Amino acid sequence: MTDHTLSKRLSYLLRHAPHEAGLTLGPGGWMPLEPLLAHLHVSRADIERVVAGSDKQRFSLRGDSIRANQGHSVPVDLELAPAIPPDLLYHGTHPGALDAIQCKGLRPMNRHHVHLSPDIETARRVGARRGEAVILAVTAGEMQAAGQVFFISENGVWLVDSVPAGFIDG
Ligand code: HQG
Repeated sequence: MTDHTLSKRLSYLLRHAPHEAGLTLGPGGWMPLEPLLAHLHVSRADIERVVAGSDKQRFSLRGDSIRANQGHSVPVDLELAPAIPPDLLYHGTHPGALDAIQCKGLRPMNRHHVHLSPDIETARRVGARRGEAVILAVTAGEMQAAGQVFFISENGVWLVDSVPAGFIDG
């Protein structure tokens, strides 16, 4: 299996389908490495190489466990500490979602949180996964001041339950 394929398999198992490996996520979203290696027929060295080479630092290794840093759809408490966001954060999306977003705000859809990027370039890459990218600025500082709790994942993605339309600048 190529590193790219292994990275995709890890994302899938750690975020969406640990049961397919006969496993469950422990506290913090951690999964024991040994049974995962057996399920994937890969070595610890293979996993270490993919974790170190992940362009977005998608995974963390700690001792004999691994987790995805964000992006889950299975129930998980990542045990992240609340953090104070910068005044502006960015969300990359696609033109087809704009009307709904302007009306209902940003929703987590199939994930646990809305994902926000600290810079426009990263948001553009996120949006471009679905074709033409549209970048929205979120007035995160105002949202936080209004009582909304923000978290930052280990790989620098800002996470929030939702973003009401009033905090989105087209
Ligand atoms: C859109 C990838 C209609 C939202 C990325 C997005 C990121 C709405 C899509 C991470 C909406 C959800 C997350 C509303 C939001 N109505 N559409 N009210 N609110 N949307 O994949 O942010 O490569 O769940 O704009 O790089 O695109 O997997 O979220 O287009 O970091 O590591 O609904 O996933 O990282 O799509 O991406 P997603 P996302 P990885």
